[in-house]
Amino acid sequence: MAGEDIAARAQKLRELIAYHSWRYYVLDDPEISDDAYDALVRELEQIERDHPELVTPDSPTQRVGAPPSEQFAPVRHAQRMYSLDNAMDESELLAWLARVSPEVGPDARYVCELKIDGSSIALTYEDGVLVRGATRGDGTVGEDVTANVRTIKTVPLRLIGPGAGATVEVRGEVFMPKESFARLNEAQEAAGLPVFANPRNAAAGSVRQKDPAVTASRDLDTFMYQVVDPDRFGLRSQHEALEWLRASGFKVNPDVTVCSSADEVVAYCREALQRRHDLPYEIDGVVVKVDDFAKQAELGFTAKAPRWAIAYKFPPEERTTKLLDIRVSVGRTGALTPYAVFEPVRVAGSTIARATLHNAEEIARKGVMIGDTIVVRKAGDVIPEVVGPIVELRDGTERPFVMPDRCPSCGSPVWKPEGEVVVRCVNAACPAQRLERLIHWASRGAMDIDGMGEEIIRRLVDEGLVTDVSDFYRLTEDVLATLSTGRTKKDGSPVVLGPVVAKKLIAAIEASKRRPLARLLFGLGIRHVGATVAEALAHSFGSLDAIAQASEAELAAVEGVGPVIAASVRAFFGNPENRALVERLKAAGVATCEERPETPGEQPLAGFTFVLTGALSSMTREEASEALKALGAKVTDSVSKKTSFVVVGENPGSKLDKARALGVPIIGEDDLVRMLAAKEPPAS
Ligand code: 3BD
Repeated sequence: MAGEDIAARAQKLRELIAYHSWRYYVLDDPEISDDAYDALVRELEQIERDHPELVTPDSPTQRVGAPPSEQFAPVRHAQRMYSLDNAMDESELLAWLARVSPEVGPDARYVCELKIDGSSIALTYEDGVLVRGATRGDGTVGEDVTANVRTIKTVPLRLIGPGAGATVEVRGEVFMPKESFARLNEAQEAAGLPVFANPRNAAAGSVRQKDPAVTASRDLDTFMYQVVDPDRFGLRSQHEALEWLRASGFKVNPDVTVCSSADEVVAYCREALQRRHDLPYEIDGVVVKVDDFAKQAELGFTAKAPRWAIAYKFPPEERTTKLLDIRVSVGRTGALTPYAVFEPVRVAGSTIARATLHNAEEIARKGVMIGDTIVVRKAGDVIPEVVGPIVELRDGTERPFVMPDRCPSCGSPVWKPEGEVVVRCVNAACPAQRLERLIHWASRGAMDIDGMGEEIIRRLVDEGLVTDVSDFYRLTEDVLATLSTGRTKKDGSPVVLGPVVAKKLIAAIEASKRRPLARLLFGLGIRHVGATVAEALAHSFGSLDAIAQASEAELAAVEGVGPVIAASVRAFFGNPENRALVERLKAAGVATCEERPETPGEQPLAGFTFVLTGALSSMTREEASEALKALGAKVTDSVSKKTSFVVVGENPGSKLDKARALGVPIIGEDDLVRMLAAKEPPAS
């Protein structure tokens, strides 16, 4: 390609990638397959490698680029970021509505927005290109977090639609979805790192990371809600501003509603309170804003906050209860974790009676003592958490917690590595660790042995039937059928699992032999190897043997695998006992290579690549694609020499021309239907 052509192609690719990334992340409605998207990114990356002069700051390849920074530069906000006045209950909300409604008149409109419990952010675009991201700070001066903000997938690097080419500042909230928060904390805990108290802290902490690569690894998302100087774009109301943001490529919360009376506002708030636990992210209230900008201007500001907006805060979902005990559990990595046992209370939709206290330092920081009356809540709406003691209610009978210096399970002395907060039992034969490793192996995220729960595993261990994970594969129906459940009948005879449960369990154990490599790797419970790392390793190496033989350097070369993880994986496979375990698993028939079909023998189209073009009459292209994939075929979006067949429907596109040009076999819908029915490839 000539220089200009390459530059034009790079430009085209940037636009395509930005467009499809927006479809995927912002709209949650992708138009092309992940493979097709990856192919575009790879093509652009190749061009940029060959022609570094063609790299532009808004290139989608440049989200993570900046090296770690020592400090964030202060940014003075061109316009002050105001606070919000709070309405702590419905009566305060009604009082506010009564105060502003005479000023805004009978045709008043209010915009109700969910109040996202995240961290405020200001994004500045020059000529349509993102040039700065800043935190709120004290509202006047924030911090320059541009390099970090760029890594958030829903932040457009270049504006589209009405915002294309605009120089503008927009504001909104960065947040971390509840599930991502829970996963992040699990990973932090497993790695012996401090956990975040709630999704808001996790979001704020992630935005203020020194290394943008760390921010990129956190699942952050955004909802934008403000255009600074909106009149420059002809915007006359908040709902128009939100529409403008949406059309310019930003993610805007879909639950925004325009209300035309106080009753509607109150109804919206009540409904939001009802639904808060069903949302995938935390909200702590509703922000009500006068819609009309001219009326906002009339109402003006107090010293701190606009008079035209109010934050209706949900009542706190905190409860008090009695801390009965602090006990210590031993995890599969040997970590000793203290946890609170309290009188059961109902919080945020369910009853809780336990909460992890993470480590001794956390207990000291919270200042809780056994016997205290404590405040509990659910962090991120899901994870039970002890907020702290009510010191005034102490009567002198409370006693402090002391971290044991011996493992509560096996009694061996515990060990606390220099600089870490986690205390560990390092006895590999520790029964508590062994049990946890077995439970982890059978769990849903790992080998997913349906029905093999904690209780049954405990019984199997007690009976000496299972000591390591390979023993699951030596169990027989007979042995399981007669396994005692630990309960007894009225006549004193033991209740056993029975033949029906035993048969199901054996089938589930069999099925687990064919899990993808990533799950097996995760299931082994190697320190620092969570589901994501396991996925990356499985993808790069393709087999357990290849991973076991890889050097630390080879392991660390995998994206997302640092030196600590690499060393941990090496150490695991360097241990002869672990290698012997892997051999036992293989001998038992557990698959240890990537890309094994989950249902072998049913993949007659494996190795064939199809491209679909034009409309089909008996099914949608989507359905055809699914059916082909179910038979093992690959379905891609573009025709190449490697394409096995192009399926042509009504009004085919340029793909047909390309197929002809490349001599790729062309088949019609009839052939496709016949092939799907017969479950065999067409004779070409
Ligand atoms: C949200 C101000 C105004 C533009 C001032 C009306 C106080 C945090 O979802 N609108 C929202 C949300 C926050 C907002 C405004 N609309 N201000 C809004 C907000 N949908 N969370 N906030 N903020 C943002 C704040 N943050 C930290 C410390 C003190 N105040």
